[in-house]
Amino acid sequence: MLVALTRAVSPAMGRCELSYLPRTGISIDLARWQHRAYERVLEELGCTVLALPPEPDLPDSVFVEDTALVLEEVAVILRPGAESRQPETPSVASALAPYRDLAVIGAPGSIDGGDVLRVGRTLFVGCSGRSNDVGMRQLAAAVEPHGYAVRPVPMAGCLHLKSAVTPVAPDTLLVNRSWVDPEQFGDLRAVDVHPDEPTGANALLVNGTVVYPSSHPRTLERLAGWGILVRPVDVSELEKAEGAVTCCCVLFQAPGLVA
Ligand code: CIR
Repeated sequence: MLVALTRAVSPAMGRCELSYLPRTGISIDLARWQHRAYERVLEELGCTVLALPPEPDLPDSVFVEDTALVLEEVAVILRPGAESRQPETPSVASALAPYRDLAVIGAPGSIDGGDVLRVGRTLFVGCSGRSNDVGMRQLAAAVEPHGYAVRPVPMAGCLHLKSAVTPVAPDTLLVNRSWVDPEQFGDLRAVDVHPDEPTGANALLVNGTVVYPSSHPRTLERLAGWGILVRPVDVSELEKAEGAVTCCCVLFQAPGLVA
């Protein structure tokens, strides 16, 4: 069973962290509607949605990707780089404990899940403003015993590594190469976002389909042209909080839901 861990939009999302965008009005009602539609798409693509308890006082708590990295062998409870986001993790640890042994990133280490791009047994970690060297060393200590390598990746110009690059097929990355150099990821084919859509590199590959923001129609058309199956979603309100499609879930395989 493929589980998608999610969390409802907080009514406080208007006070979210912002690094690159100016603050603009977010409709919480519309954000909730869009988020529920996103969850329905994940279900249609074969996921079992497991919703975390809501965190109404934590503005960015819908962006669960930043709180945990779940591998087959272990779940790493991350420590988000933004202090306001650090209280998001205890409920994530409780939800994942039935499924995996847990490892934890501790202060002064920090890693945001949006910075971790998995390619096979390599975890590329973006050197962003959110993930630091101490966190990367802690992550390496947690995962190397399970046969994974951690590779820091220089990047610039965006919030997270996965703002700049995400997989859209087993052998293909969608990339904005002005933010990250795709040569760093080895032999994988790199396909470019449309030049008018620099924030279009965040795509979520689920069971062979790419869940993709409808706000980037030119890149969407490119993806379809490359023969990639695309499922558009409207996440306009989440985008105003610098979120997109990978950040609203943590995907992992589980044998069955634990009561
Ligand atoms: C933040 O700055 O932390 C949130 N406003 C957005 C987080 C988006 N996370 C992600 O793309 N992994």
